[in-house]
Amino acid sequence: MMLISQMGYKLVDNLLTLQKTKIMLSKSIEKALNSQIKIEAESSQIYLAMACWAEVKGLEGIAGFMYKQSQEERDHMLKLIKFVNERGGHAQISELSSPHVTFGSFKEMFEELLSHEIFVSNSINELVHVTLQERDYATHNFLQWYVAEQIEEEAVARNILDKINLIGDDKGGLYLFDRDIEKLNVTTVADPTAQ
Ligand code: OFO
Repeated sequence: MMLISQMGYKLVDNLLTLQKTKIMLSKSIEKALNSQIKIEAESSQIYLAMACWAEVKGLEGIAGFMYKQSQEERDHMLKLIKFVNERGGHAQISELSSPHVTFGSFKEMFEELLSHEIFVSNSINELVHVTLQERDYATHNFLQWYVAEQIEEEAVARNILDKINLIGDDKGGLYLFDRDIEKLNVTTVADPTAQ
């Protein structure tokens, strides 16, 4: 006959198993989130390489902006890692592809930045689509922050490119842009704090 204490343990065990099966990520969502972790890590490296190139070219404002972006991308990666691990998955830390380390011009560098952000937005959208297909509303909800973040980052990249196009080959204009880039403030309708 089962003792009362044994019954208690069994009940707790069953509850834990039930809770785990309810919150666990499916294998396909876990795999998709792990791919996104790699993309965020690569984004951080891409911005770090851009920061270094700008720094050795003497444009400290642009370098500072890129170092900050690199750190933000690392934070995006960490946020995903924590989420995967907390939901019963296992975040994978994988090998990264090498970023470009030199650029033909600042315009080329910012063009690359914009096309990379568009690539990341498409990847997030695909991920959101998978969560809906699998009816994983918790992950779907979690990813909304990334959707809004991408809208903002694409807007910043477009804004910078517009300014760089206006400057053209004018060295004085680039000097002033470098001085002011840290103050660049782009608000989008997706930003919940925007008026
Ligand atoms: Fe991770 O926000 Fe852009 O790439």
